[in-house]
Amino acid sequence: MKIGINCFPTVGGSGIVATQLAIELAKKGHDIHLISYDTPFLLRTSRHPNITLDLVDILSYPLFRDIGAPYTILAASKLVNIVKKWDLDLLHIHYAIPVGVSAYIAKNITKIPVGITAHGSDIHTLGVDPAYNPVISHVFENVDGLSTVSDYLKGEIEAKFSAKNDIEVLYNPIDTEKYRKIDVQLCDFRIKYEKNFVHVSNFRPIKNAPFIVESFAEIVKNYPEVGLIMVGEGPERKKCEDIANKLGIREHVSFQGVRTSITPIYNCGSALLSASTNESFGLTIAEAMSCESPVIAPNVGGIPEVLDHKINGFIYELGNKTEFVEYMSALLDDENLVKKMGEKGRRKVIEKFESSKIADKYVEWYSKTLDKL
Ligand code: GMT
Repeated sequence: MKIGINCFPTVGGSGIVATQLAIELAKKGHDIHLISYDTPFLLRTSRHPNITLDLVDILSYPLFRDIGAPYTILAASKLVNIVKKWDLDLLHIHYAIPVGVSAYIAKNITKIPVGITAHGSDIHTLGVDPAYNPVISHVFENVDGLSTVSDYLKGEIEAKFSAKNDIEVLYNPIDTEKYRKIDVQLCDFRIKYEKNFVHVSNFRPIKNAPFIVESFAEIVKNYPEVGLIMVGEGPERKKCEDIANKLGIREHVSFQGVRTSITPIYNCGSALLSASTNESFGLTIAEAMSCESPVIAPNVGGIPEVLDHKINGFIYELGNKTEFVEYMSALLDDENLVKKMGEKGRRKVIEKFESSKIADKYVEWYSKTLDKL
């Protein structure tokens, strides 16, 4: 098939999912046109000959100074040009806002079939807002296929949008070759402590990262030889550093910034810690599980579809610091539990989220979407 896949180029989940899918589809012989406004994060380190990158030109103009370049139109025009030039079979848009709207326009102009995958904040944070909802609902009603990343997010779309299409649930694809158990000696940074917890996020308020530092401070009181490795960059990163300073645990917390390879870091952890106030799937949770790391995460959104309580990690009630700290202690106290939970986590990822299998499910969804026409 000749498929145009649009995504954000940034390190966030939807861009990673779209690019991982593009790579798997390319390996299976499909002709992929990846469309974005910059090189997607995963393509910065590897390419496949079946993937062509098409960049949207962001043309600015003095009149647009206060509103920014009208990206929805610029992306729509780019989609129209690409569809015509390469005679594509299908457009697949990752993240409904704003390129879902661009694809709807491109469909009206070229008649190209369009599928949209909704990922998270495009639904539960932005899409539900009346500032976006009427237009996104209209787009969902009028494109050819709609998919999302968990049963939880499917329920949110059904409850809060008008979408006449059946919604397909397709979990995040995980590259289990890349995310695997490795010798921690291969770690490319100095690990100060033998035992560590890991947090990976974009430090947006929804990730609730300060709660992790505050909870970790309780751990240091009883376990003075434990570290916290924080990966990523974003608005609340500095707040986390300030809290670590204030609570006197700064030397226990290492801020790694954005990393292209985080397998070594997942491998350094007794667990990956999440405190998200909402999470439609939790890509980093599945990546850590694939590396045989247990995960401790709150009972929100799609997390219980990924993580199984007391099997491959622990699920705590959002905001319950006592419970969170209790689970961290349980893993520090029992190396064997870390190992067992880690092994079960990887088994689940291979069975349910392995990227080649997920790509096959996307191809089935594409065929189903095209057959309906
Ligand atoms: O929605 C976001 O905050 C970012 C979004 C993205 O587009 O990067 O992440 C979402 O999509 C990921 C890939 O499907 C999911 O694994 C994340 O759970 C989801 N984030 C949230 O729901 C907060």
